[in-house]
Amino acid sequence: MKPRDRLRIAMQKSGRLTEPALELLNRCGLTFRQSRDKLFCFGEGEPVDLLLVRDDDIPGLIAQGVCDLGIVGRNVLNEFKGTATDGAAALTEWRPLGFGRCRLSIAVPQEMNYAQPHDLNGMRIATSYPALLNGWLKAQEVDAAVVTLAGSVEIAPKLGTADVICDLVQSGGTLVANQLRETEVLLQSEAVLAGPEALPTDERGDMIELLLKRLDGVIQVRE
Ligand code: PRT
Ligand code: ZN
Repeated sequence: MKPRDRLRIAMQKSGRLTEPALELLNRCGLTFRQSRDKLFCFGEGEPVDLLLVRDDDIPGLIAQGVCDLGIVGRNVLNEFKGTATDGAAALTEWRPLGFGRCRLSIAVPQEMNYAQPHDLNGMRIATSYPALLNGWLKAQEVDAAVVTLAGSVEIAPKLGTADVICDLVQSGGTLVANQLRETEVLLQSEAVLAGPEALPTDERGDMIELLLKRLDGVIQVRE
């Protein structure tokens, strides 16, 4: 790949993380000129540009070297790391960013008896996070079938496509609305700055170090 002299950060194009991520970058002194197609935002002052994509694509773009850094939920980053594709393991969390907080949890129908993970033996569990769920099931020595769904996981028990679910929870309102009850937390998540474990050895590495310093300043002021 052609070496780049500008830093490229991937972030969510349109979703829960978009506004807080942009605000954080602005606070770090980075401003962007929105391009017409809105996929690419050119950095105005510093040599730092943005790529606006679906959050699910962010870890892959970093692993492929298309982007140097990304702002993404820990849930998405760790799911990608759990898939063992090329370069997936070499991604790391450079900083937790303090927004987009949620948890990945097991939730069961309200009327179901649940006391411990072993109660899930033989069940079908719907999720959009099969790697994280499979890892947890293995650690708990539970033998359950994982049903991977792209969305609307919370209605799977009602539809009969699964017995229980493993999904993101924030307020818990979605679970209550679907007569589900949270029983286990697999992962506490928030938005993180993700990147390769080894920083580039050219000017981009220096820029990343500068950005991390500024981020630390901004995060400290917030706390
Ligand atoms: O289009 P794109 O693929 O980029 O967007 P997306 O729809 O996949 O993502 P988006 O914008 O919904 O979420 C982006 C990230 O925000 C997630 O990967 C999480 O890291 C984080 N986040 C924080 C959440 C939530 N809170 C959240 N509550 N992501 C999803 N939810 C959903 C959850 O899936 C469930 O359906 O909200 C519902 C639960 O919310 P409560 O408040 O009812 O419990
Ligand atoms: Zn997504």
